[in-house]
Amino acid sequence: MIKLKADYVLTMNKNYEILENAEVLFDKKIIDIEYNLPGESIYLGKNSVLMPALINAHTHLEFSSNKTSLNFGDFISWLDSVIINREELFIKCKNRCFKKAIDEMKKSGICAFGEISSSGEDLKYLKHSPLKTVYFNEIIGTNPAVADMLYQDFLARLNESEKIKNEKFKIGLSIHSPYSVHPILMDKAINIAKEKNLPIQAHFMESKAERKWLDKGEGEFKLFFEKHFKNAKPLIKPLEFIEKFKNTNTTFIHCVYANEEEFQKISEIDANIAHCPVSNRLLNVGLLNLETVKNHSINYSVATDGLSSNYSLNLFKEIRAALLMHVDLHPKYLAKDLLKAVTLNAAKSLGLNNGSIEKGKDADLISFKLPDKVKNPENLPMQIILHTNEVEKLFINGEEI
Ligand code: MCF
Ligand code: FE
Repeated sequence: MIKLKADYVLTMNKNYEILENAEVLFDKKIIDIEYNLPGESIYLGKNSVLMPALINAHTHLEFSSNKTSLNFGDFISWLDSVIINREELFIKCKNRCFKKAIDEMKKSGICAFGEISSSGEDLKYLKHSPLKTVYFNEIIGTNPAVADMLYQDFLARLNESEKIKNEKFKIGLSIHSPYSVHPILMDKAINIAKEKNLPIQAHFMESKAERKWLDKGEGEFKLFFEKHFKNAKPLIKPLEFIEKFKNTNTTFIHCVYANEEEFQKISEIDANIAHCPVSNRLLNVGLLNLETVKNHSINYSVATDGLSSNYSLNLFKEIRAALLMHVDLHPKYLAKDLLKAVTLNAAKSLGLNNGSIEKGKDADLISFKLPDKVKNPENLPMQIILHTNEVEKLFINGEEI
């Protein structure tokens, strides 16, 4: 059993309670939060903060070898560059590359991540990850002639990942997007998710090109499909796509170009959204309307996406960027919301029992120090986001990592 004492304890509970000079007692789970609990405590130091560890709900670590290979600045030309460079990037990403990616997340206080895997090649590296992993096996492909082969390959990867399932390694599945997966494959995969109770992730309405393609069968995606696949018809309407995920725990990634009806539907089926602001900026697709997401009471997380569309997997950097990008939102309240997005909200999205300091939750915690005293505690969330890049301590299931 460990007892930590910090100047500021951010609980991330329902009332967003911030306790000063409080103590947290835990073993694998949180046992108690109090002032002056009996017994010796470890004091984390002057201006210390203790809070739930961060959760990066959406990454693509298999692309971690990318530094300067992929085309940033335009979505379709990025996608072209992914198709050209994918194999080479995967070959380049071996043990050291995965370790580096995980180390960066660990240093920035991330205890868990949602990983999209299209190849299955990353499994042998990720099964030794010190961080909690939710491993989303991706299905992708629109050509009905090879649908069966794609499905068998997906099943084989799913099966391999299930073999190493444990307390820290959970399985999910990913349907890449409404433009890139044949509806027959979507249905088959979603049925498996329902049977096995697996969380799902799907990229949705990331670019203007996707909007135009799915609505009208026109635009840049038409040229893209003609060039790569000789398949020039959208296969599903966006609302129909969302509807398919009813009665599952699904997270839609991006949603920059989702419309009112689609947000309404996402809210109705109690799905989540993952917001990746840096990725969206670098691929030049625009900015998610967070106000609309909040007005529909949709649970949203903030995530980095992969190094395929980011320069860092550090979540503190990601939420600092978000704080500066959403110029229409009040920074004080946005800061509060962003910390919740990378803890409690992300935990819901991944189906994990962490993300807040409350009795019975997994003891996944971080501590770090601010440069000075925060005179007005109301400012604490914003000061944390402005001044934190790395943490001093990271506990996962009560164990210091
Ligand atoms: O989220 C970003 C941008 N949107 C879509 N896909 C990806 C992202 N980062 C990596 N990807 C992967 C995706 O999982 O790139 C491939 C898929 O395997 C794109 S389709 C050739
Ligand atoms: Fe992604």
